[in-house]
This record gives sequence, structure tokens and C-alpha cells, in this order.
Amino acid sequence: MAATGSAPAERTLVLVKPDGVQRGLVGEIVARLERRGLKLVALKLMQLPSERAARHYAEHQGKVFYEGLIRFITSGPIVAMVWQGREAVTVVRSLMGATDPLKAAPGTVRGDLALDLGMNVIHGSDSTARAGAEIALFFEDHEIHDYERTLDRWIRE
Ligand code: IDP
Ligand code: MG
Repeated sequence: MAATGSAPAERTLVLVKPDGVQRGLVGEIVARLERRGLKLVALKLMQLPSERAARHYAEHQGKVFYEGLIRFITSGPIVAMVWQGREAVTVVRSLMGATDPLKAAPGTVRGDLALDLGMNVIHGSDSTARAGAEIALFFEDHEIHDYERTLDRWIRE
């Protein structure tokens, strides 16, 4: 049995996109991540400037949906968060569901709360390397708060 906290905690960036904020789904999404056992270590409400949106979605530049994606993600406030925990990147991706909500499994955020590819409510980093870069794009080091939770010993062996 591993000792408590023996594995390094992984971090991932999560965004509640403008549709999720407008629809009042911030609490629902935060609650799902909390209940899974991940730890919230940073959070802010912000409207994304288009240069930062372009950097965030650089991998999609040139694709047919790119311009619409940038317009959408900058169209209103988003909630940016950093979540920490065991395999946080993979855990969040599986909890989000497939990119296209029509293909996302019931029980996932997109499978339960969304219908449209362009309005799929949530973003989560897709690899640990991307997570590091994305977290740096949204947060200064001093905005990320690592802290002990007494309940952590009931989440990880
Ligand atoms: P992900 O959000 O599941 O990581 P990505 O492939 O990285 O999916 O795409 C980023 C975002 O761009 C998606 O969440 C979705 O909102 C949007 N998007 C992706 N593919 C399409 C498409 O074919 N049409 C319209 N929007 C798309
Ligand atoms: Mg992606």
C-alpha cells in the first residue's frame, strides 16, 4: 500500500466556457470535480483577451472552426481553474466526456449538460505537458494555492 501522498500530485487546467457560465453550470462542474476527490488550487472569473485565446487554441489555427472558436471563447466571462490530484489530467478528461457532446457518454459533463460541439461547456488540458503550459498561460505562480485537506487521507491510500 502506498503511503499517503507518496505519488506526485498532477495538475490540470479546467475552463468553464462562456456557455457554462451563462447557463449557471459553474457550481455543478465544480461540485463534480470536488466530489471526485480532486483539489481546487486556483480559480478566477475572467474574460479572455483574444491574443491569449489564440495562444490557448494555437493547435487549431487554420481549421474551419478556429475563428468561431476564438469568437466564442472570448464572448463572455469564463471560469479558469487549476485542479490537482492523482492523474488529474486523465481524470478530468474522462469526467468531461468526448469533445462532441452527442458522442459523450451519459454521466460525463458534456454527456449530461451539452448538445453542441461548439458549446460543450468545459475545457480540460489533454496532456501533462499541455497542462503545464496552459496553467502558465492563465495563472501566476502566486495565484496557485497548494494546501493540506484533512479529508485527503480518505481519498488516497
Ligand atoms: P477538446 O475541447 O475536447 O480538447 P479539441 O479538439 O481540442 O477538443 O477542440 C477544442 C474545442 O474546439 C472543442 O472543445 C470544441 O468546442 C471546438 N471544436 C472542436 N472541433 C470542432 C468542430 O469540428 N467544429 C466546431 N467546433 C469544434
Ligand atoms: Mg483540446
